[in-house]
Amino acid sequence: MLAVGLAVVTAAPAAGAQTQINNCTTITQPGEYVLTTDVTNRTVDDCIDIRASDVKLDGAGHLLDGVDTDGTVGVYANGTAAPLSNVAVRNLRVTDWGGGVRYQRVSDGAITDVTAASTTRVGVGLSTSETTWSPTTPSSTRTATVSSVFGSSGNTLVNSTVASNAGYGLSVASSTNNGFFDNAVVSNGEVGVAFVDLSTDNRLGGNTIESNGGVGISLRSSSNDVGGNTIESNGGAGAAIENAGDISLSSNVVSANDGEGIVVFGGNRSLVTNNTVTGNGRAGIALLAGAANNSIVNNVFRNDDNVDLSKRTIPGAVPFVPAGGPNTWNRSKTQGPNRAGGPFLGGNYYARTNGTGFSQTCADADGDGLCDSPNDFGNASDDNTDFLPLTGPCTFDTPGDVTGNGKVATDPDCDGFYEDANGDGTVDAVDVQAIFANRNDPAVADNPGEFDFTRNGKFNVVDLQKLFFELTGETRP
Ligand SMILES: [Ca+2]
Ligand SMILES: [Ca+2]
Ligand SMILES: [Ca+2]
Ligand SMILES: [Ca+2]
Repeated sequence: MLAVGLAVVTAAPAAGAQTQINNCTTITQPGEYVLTTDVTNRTVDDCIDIRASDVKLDGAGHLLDGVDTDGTVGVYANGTAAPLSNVAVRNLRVTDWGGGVRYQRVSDGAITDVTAASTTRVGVGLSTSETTWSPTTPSSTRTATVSSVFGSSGNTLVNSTVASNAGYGLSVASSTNNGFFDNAVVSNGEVGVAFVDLSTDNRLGGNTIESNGGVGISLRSSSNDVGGNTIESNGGAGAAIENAGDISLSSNVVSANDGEGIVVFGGNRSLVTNNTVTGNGRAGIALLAGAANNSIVNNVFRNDDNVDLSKRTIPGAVPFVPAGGPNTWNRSKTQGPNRAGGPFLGGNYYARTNGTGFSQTCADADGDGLCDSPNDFGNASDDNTDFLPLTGPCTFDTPGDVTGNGKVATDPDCDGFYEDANGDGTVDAVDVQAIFANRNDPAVADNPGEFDFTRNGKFNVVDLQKLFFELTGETRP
């Protein structure tokens, strides 16, 4: 293969000194390295090929750029010959490789402030071995080949951007105990983030996983922790747990994905808690293929269809997918607040933007914010029944304190539109006046969708007129 521009760094640097590099290179000695210039249109296989432990590579904000050749890698921490540890890459932009950054059989490493973009396959990959994913193979039939029992473990990917790669954004294969925090995984061609091949005990937190072509997060390995992420506008489901168990999926915002918000396909003992799941193209959550003994508690669902327990067909797959088994949908009544903002913990909130969701229409005679009747999802079975559905006003996506009175605006019917602008628990003309008076303040101006009472995608005085006329019972002039 081509080796244009390849330099080999062989001398050990003086302790504490940084070795300057200005081209693709192979690093074979521990030490600190700094890139001193942009490196563009390189045709080597592995541009910065790290073959030593205890290496710090500082990109100094520079670019490492290839020519979109499959099989090439921008930064390759390559432990295939002997496992590596403590390899850190920071402050670097990596574009136009087959894979952007690959850690293979590396432990206790870090990738920080790195942008991996526009690769032909995977933006950032952690694995034991090169995967055999092909962009033309349907994701459901993909396998990754593992040639070693040694995974990549104890690594962190922090504050980095994995964007516009043709294949997966972030791929984690046969790798354990890694952490992925505060990254942006956006606009990749296929799955945003994938955990596959016995990748366990990883943590994915505080990331934005948005506008990827396929599933936002594909969890095909058990015992991973996914919390506090924003998972939006992906081409498939937001998060898919596929034949895996003991997953914690908590405190995520899962919205506007083309598929389901959350799919649990087979597997058991996962905890789906404290998530906000809104505006997804298919069900908020689907339990399929015998998925059983999972707990789905204290989530807010606001989708046209919130819960899918059906058997159904999937194009190109098995003739039909059997429904899920028994699952838990509530805990006992406990002091809250709950995810919707109400006073007690129980089950989940089931809303629809047209106001017909179970939680929006149920009776709550004692006013404790829990429905007086269970939600059995229409299947007349206790196998999947929420015995304590949440109800009452919502504040989970509140635009904040509109009037400066210290109270956030509330959404009495939880349809996503905040009529109770001053948060006093009632909707009246004072709220209409408050929205108008504060229309240029950030709480209103930055959240026009929450006040779009006409639901036409615009916020203007007509919205306030509509709310006012609804309150007064007058018909519009
Ligand atoms: Ca009640
Ligand atoms: Ca409302
Ligand atoms: Ca009010
Ligand atoms: Ca409007």
